Amino acid sequence: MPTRRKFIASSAAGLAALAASPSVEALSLPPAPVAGKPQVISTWDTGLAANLGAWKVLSKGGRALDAVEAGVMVTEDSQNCCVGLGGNPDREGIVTLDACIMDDQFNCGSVAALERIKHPISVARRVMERTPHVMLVGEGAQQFAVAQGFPLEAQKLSPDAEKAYKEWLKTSQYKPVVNIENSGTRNTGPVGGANNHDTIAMLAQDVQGRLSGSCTTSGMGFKMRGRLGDSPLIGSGLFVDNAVGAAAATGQGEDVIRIAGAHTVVELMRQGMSPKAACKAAIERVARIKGDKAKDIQVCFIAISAQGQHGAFALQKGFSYAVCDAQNQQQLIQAEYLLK
Ligand code: SD4
Repeated sequence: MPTRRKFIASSAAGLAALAASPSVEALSLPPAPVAGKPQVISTWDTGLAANLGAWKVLSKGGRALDAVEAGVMVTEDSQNCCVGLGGNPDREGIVTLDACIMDDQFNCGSVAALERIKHPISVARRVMERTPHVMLVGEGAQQFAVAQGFPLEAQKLSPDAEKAYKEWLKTSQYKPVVNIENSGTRNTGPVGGANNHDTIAMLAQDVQGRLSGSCTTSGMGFKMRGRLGDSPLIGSGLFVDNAVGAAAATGQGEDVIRIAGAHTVVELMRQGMSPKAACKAAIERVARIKGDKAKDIQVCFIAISAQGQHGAFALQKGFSYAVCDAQNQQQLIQAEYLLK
């Protein structure tokens, strides 16, 4: 028995009807994934090193899911950037980590407010593969991680984070201010301040055309205890639909959540937009909602289509994303942005 979609697409009368009135059904016909062109993209300049970690897997014909885990682990390992246990703490001085992962089959896993575990992305993957759930938070997530054999690290700030926290304590100001992107140096300003983007989001496509994504963060520096952003939320920080494409976000999590950002980008691609056009349309939606306040935040999206195109768009100047594929090797691309 043919499905309605198959029937419309294969009957002459159906094709004529489609031409007369394009329906949502018609728009959602998935394009065929293109095999043989592995690639990985990720947010900010820390993405360059992370992409190499992913490329080691992809270049050997490995699975996109393994690549996006291995890739962001490089960043989680680094004490010099704001992702992972080296990241900035919350306003009580405790580092809490969020991460999520999604494969080409709608399998997904997530952890949030996880303390003292070095690789939250791998715990998120275990949630996906070894529990019937999608998300574990806080103490429960930590208990699960320990039960899975992840070592409990010391409760200790990295020297850079300690310095930044002490600096922040001088004013303890809790007020979003305009973003001045400056990745590579640590934010010592208030929430939303310079280089407060403490996240890496990564999307990969493997040689078999399978898409996967990952996202890991220490969240906003000096956040309220218990605050979660978009990064651990499937559909906000990350979404993958292998028939259409994958998208991920970085920036002010609250405003990504408001529009279910990554899912929105994928749905816009489903309607026929290119990855860049879809990211731009989602950013325009954020800007419309925020009105005059849009200038006080940064939001950025990256995306890959099932056909292997990639793109990105940001609200403000300064967002870069790293691309790695066999043709272009490694490159860092400055994304276009809305507020000029
Ligand atoms: C959050 N989206 O917690 C994250 C912050 C971020 O680079 O992207 N930092 O809201």
